[in-house]
Amino acid sequence: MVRTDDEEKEQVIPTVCASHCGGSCVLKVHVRDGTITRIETDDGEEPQFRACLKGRAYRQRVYSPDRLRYPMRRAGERGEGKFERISWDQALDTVAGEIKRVRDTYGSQAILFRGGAGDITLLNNATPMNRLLCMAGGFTDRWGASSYEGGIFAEMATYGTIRTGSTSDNFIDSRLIIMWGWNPAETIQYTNTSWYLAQAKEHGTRIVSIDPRHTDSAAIFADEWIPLRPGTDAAMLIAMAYIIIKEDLQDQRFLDTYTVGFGRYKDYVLGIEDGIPKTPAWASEITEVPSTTIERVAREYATSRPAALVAGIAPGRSAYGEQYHRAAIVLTAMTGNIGIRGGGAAGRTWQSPRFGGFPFKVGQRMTVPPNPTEEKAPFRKNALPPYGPDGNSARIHSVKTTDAILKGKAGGYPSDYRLLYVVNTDFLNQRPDINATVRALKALEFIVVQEQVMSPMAKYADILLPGCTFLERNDITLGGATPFYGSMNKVIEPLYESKSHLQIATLLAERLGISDFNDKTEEEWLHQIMSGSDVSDYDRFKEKGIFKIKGPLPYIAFQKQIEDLAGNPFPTPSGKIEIFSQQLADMANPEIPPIPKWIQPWEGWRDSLAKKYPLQLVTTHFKRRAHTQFGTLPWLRELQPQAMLINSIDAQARGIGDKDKARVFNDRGELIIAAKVTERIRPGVVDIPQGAWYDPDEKGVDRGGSANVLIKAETSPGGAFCFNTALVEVRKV
Ligand SMILES: Nc1nc2c(c(=O)[nH]1)N[C@H]1C(S)=C(S)[C@@H](COP(=O)(O)OP(=O)(O)OC[C@H]3O[C@@H](n4cnc5c(=O)[nH]c(N)nc54)[C@H](O)[C@@H]3O)O[C@H]1N2
Ligand SMILES: Nc1nc2c(c(=O)[nH]1)N[C@H]1C(S)=C(S)[C@@H](COP(=O)(O)OP(=O)(O)OC[C@H]3O[C@@H](n4cnc5c(=O)[nH]c(N)nc54)[C@H](O)[C@@H]3O)O[C@H]1N2
Ligand code: SF4
Ligand SMILES: [Mo]
Repeated sequence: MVRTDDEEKEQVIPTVCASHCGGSCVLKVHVRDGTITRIETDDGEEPQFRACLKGRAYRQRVYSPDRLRYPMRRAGERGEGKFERISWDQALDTVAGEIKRVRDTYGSQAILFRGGAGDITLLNNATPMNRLLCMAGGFTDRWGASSYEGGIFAEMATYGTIRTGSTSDNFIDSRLIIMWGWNPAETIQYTNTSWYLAQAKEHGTRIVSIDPRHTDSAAIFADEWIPLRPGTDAAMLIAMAYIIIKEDLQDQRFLDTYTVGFGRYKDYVLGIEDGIPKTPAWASEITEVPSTTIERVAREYATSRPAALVAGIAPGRSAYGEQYHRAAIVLTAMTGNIGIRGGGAAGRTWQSPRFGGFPFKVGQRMTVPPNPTEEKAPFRKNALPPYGPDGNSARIHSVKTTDAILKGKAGGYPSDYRLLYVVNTDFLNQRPDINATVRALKALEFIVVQEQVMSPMAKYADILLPGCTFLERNDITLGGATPFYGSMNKVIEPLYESKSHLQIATLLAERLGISDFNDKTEEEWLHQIMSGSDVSDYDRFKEKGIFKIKGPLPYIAFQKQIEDLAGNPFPTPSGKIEIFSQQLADMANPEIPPIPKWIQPWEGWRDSLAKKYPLQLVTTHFKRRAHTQFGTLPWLRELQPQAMLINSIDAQARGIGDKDKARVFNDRGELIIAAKVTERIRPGVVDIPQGAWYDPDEKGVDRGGSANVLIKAETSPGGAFCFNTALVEVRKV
């Protein structure tokens, strides 16, 4: 595993970064005397999996002054950030004691556990703690994937599955690629996706970007930028369907063979159902995209097969976001682009192994037994069958957790909530309405946070348990635009007193009296996981750090269904792609229509609130962070300051110049942030990159530029998070 350079002093250890950023990339870490001195990346055979700026700066993250060194106990008020050092024994005894106390006094459902992705790995993630709490009597779980719950809902309703993604090498064969709210040059969405887009472009593929911002992806790849109004995507897609139907450009054979309900959709699109033909002129008024552009793009898409309509997940993180995803999927069916090389099914653009994408083979991972609090609870009304346990009504939507803590049973929730256990997520910073969450955190009896750094959430803990980074433990990851297995090799010993997730859960299990929690070491787990994979030589895999899957590639979602529908029906009730969904009709909710529809969003430009707060806010994913992660690294901060994008027309109207400080506010909160005055965002829209660390001043105004002080804690009827639906006003400071 270890290559020795420089007279045996410096070792170069290969490992793989997979930091909740959409990527997974090879790092070659130079270590001297147990200290990381430098990080390089892949320079081997193509395809190389080259690290981004964050991976290359990981040394600064490992040795960051923000790192938590020891277990700590709160010494001031919650949120104040004052702590005192305690021993691991004291910390674990306290945590186990509180779990037992709350369970025995109020019942297990009073325990909230919130686990996030952290690193996207197969062992040292939130699973050990999830398993332990299920074995210890259970807890109240959440439902809703913040990235793409609208996409999941639409895929399950339409395809009956969330495995809708193809590998990115498929783009090379596309004649047209529509990047719809999609910016892989910055958000990666599988390492090398941009590399394949570059190859497509070299082959002459036409590329169009539909996005309120002129992104780096648009600048690098796109022939055309269409800056539509955020939250209006479904209207444009439906009007594209109108043109395709009117000009008889649809692939009728595909529709007849593989889909149900096109007739119902046609009636809606043409206005037979409701008297409103969904013409380009109708959509133009909503989207502010010229009708001639909508017409042209519709024709191009319908006549350029194979074409990939890449429906990004950001437009779906909005009010009625699932309608956008459904409308996009239906358009791919109307043009016969599903299951074919160079086409695309408009599935979610980024699908973790658990949530879809390439069907990796792995051995038995750590299991999570059924959660006892969910045993008797029925299914949610808006849950589709493939939801599995996520459809259990004992769960609370992640966005509603704050409200649930504040109101409990009196507010109609299944329980009152007393204890919060947080692993791998910034529960405070990354969910909507931070000011409300602050109130909720102050109302709880006990909070434990397993963290690497003194994050915004960590400051609210009663007990802090220091975790190590992936460079201080072993793990496995999966990834790539073409798939590979990555060996996340440990390169240094855990710093200070930090421990891995597996270690912490195992130590807590002893104190909770659970003897059958874990009988394996880290290495034994990883062996077991890899034993079910394509990798036959585990030691060689560890030595190289990466095992690339050779094929058959590209992997194309639904290829089997399209080649042989009788042998491989879609896993929907009808066995076909459901443009009309009886399951949705049965929900009898006008806000979840059985065919995709345009529904006027709340906090849109037509809302009466727009008089007071005239700007639409989008909160995008930032190149130099993975959410909150890497947020404080000096090397990265120097490269890209946290700033709000604002169009020069809106800036001038408010007397705001480039780099001026601006106040951004609505009824939920206020923050102060530097303005970046630019033509690369359309007028009427501002962008605050999500994930900056919440840092309130004495008046409660956030000085960190954390977008979630402004976002409403509301979900779409299908469960989509609405991080891109908010109205704000901006003033010069
Ligand atoms: N560098 C970096 N990469 C990341 C992450 C990160 O934090 N940093 N996070 C990872 C994770 S967990 C996820 S879920 C993904 C997220 O990936 P995405 O959701 O694809 O990323 P965003 O930057 O939020 O949005 C992509 C584009 O959508 C546009 N957009 C926003 N609202 C609308 C709209 O209403 N309509 C249209 N047409 N466009 C809109 C934005 O302007 C932006 O350019 O990224 C992953 N990759
Ligand atoms: N306004 C707005 N808010 C958003 C979004 C948006 O677009 N707009 N996007 C949403 C989306 S898509 C997502 S996925 C969420 C992400 O939200 P989170 O998952 O909450 O964000 P992270 O910053 O990745 O949080 C991980 C935290 O876990 C800690 N941690 C503890 N142990 C480990 C470990 O072993 N490894 C690692 N790597 N970290 C560990 C990290 O230090 C960090 O504090 O944010 C959501 N929030
Ligand atoms: S942060 Fe993400 S894109 Fe960057 S090196 Fe790590 S895995 Fe790759
Ligand atoms: Mo995400």
